[in-house]
Amino acid sequence: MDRNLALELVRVTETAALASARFMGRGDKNGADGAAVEGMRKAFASIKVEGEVVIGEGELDEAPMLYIGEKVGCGCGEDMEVDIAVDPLDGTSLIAKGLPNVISVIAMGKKGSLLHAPDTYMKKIAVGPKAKGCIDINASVKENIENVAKALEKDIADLTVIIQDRERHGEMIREIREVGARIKMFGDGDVAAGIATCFEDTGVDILMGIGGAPEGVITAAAIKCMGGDMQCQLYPMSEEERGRCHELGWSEEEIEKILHLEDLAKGDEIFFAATGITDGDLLKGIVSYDKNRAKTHSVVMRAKTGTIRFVEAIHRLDKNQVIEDLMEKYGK
Ligand code: VTB
Repeated sequence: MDRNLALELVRVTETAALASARFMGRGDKNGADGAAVEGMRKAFASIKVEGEVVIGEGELDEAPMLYIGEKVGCGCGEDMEVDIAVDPLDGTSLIAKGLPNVISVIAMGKKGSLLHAPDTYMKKIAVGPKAKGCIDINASVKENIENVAKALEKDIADLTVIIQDRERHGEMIREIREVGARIKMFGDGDVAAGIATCFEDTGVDILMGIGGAPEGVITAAAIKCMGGDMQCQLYPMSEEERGRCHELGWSEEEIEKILHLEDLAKGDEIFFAATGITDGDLLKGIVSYDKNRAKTHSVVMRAKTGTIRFVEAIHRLDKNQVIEDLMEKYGK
């Protein structure tokens, strides 16, 4: 895959962020999500790939844009056929309240490389490069924490597990405390939480818990780029969700199957990009819109080389037609 596609992807998440950050703290989850989706969809029009959305905003009848199966990109013929997994805005509840850690994310891989996960929940465990190969989603919380501590040459008391603040994690949180590890809780946005395990300066060592399956695949692409490790298992929480898995051709046996990193994001022709929408642990948000300028902060990665680039950009909101139209629609 053309290495420059990486920077093209940043344009897609930047545009989604520029459109949706306008909704920070305005109490309008759907408005913010809609702006991010439209920004991302419009930015795709200039990306020279033959893309198919495999993880997106839902089935065709549920989402007008970025729906599963939608063709995106302006590439044709010899241009690369790619899988696209997007979450234009991870953290809709957060942005409505003006809270930190809202990001726009995208993963792209050679056709057939990203798992077409059903829109259900997924059990996840993820770690950074130093603990690669030390996790087992079937093992107990205690065993996983002990094995990761050993791999990181850390005392358990110095190990931090990041977990989403949800009732469903009550038992897991009790077990983590019993083992003696520290806990960092987050309200929403487990893509950012998963990525944090691969950056040493975040102080986060393990992601554990149950979150969205679509977010799981996108996180796996990022972790693949950074040399970390992840295991997952679909975790439908209702008969309706289990039915959705079956509709997408998942047998009971496949639903139970442990999904390793290679099952979630296959090979090394994988890219990941994210742009901060509100300030976060990894990325700065769009702090201000000053007349016709706004600054974005993004990260972009590539599995083939393992290169991780942080991109700061100052945008002239009046010099880019797509952004100008979005500002016109969402900015005033
Ligand atoms: C999960 C998580 C997402 O929403 O999907 C969560 O993966 C939904 O969980 O990152 P609940 O149903 O318990 O709210 C996010 O946190 C944000 O979209």
